[in-house]
Amino acid sequence: MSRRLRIAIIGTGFMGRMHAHAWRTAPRFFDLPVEPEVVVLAGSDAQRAADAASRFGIAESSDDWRSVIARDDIDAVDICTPGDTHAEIALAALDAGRHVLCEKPLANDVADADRMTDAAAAATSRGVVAMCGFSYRRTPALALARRLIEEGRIGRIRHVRAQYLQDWLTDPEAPFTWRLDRDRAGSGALGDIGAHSIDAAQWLTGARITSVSGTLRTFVDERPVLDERVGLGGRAGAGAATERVTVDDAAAFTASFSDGALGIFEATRMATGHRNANRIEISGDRGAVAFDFSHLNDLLFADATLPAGEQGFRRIDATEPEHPYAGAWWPAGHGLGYEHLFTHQSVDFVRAVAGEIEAHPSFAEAAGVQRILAAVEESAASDSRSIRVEGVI
Ligand code: 4PW
Repeated sequence: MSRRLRIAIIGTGFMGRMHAHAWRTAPRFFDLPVEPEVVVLAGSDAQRAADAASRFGIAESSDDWRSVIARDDIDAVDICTPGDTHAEIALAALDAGRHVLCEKPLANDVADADRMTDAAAAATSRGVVAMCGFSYRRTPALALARRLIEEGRIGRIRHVRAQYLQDWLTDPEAPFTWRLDRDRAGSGALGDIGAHSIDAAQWLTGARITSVSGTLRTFVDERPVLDERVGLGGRAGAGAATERVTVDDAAAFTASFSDGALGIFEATRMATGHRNANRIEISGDRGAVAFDFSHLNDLLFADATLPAGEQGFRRIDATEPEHPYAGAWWPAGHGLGYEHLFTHQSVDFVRAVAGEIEAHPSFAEAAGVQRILAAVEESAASDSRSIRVEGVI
């Protein structure tokens, strides 16, 4: 194997820049079997791609992802574009024998997710790695929760409570962006952030969601067109034209799990006061874990096997060297942030390419999330009827 993993990032937005940062940082903190190096950054706008490349120290930029994938000096393609382009780029990259890391949600619909999964399965048999970027799996505190659950520390799981709360659309004048366009994003809060909760719930519990009953709501169905990009949204110019919002602002659903657990999920970009509260709480018959990304270094753990007087949630600061990923960073108590999740994701991808670990979440797992998103939409369209999730893996 070549000692370098030569990467092309496709996409120059929030995620493209985050991944560029992560690839640079990963080998500086983790001992990796292969040195990742982003050799080219591609985006639809040549100037924007050139600017981002120069800012992140990437030698080349391009406005033509097809020619980038065709280059014979690219080992891996990192897809950071809106969902409507994932399938086309991933299929081309896998066909060309490139390893693929694809941002979440895997695609905009189940048909594309399945095509990507089939292509990934065929490519995997030729030694190619395909992984979907559900980055929150790489939060040390959440990975610690999974470890405790796997060790049986919370016992038999009965409840999953997941909320992903953002508030950047609270203002009705917050401008229209691609995330509000069904053709580009697939769905709204449901797929953009609810998908993280679904992935985390299944990954943490090891169980699958088998049926759902849900509701979707769009509170503001017309928004001014973006003038200046700021954070997730941006600012609209005075007298700006408007565009119709074609996705949900908020989603709520209940879920049954294959192990009998009951789930309740909420995803919204109108939870006033919550910038990015990705929360999940799992209750078992021996204990419980609770996580809130607003305090991402902390895991709350309740051990119901302790004497009654010592029970209740206690806070674990997941920055000790024995905690997942944490040992590569700073002394205990000197916490991590959002960008570290992506660095950990890069680390795991490189290790998967080197054959040290399996690539998770696989495209098949991510297509499973896609099926649940589709089932929630189907339920919402039929007055919250309970929908069985087909093809549960
Ligand atoms: O982690 C979240 C994403 O997956 C971010 O906060 C924004 O919402 C960007 O995309 C989604």
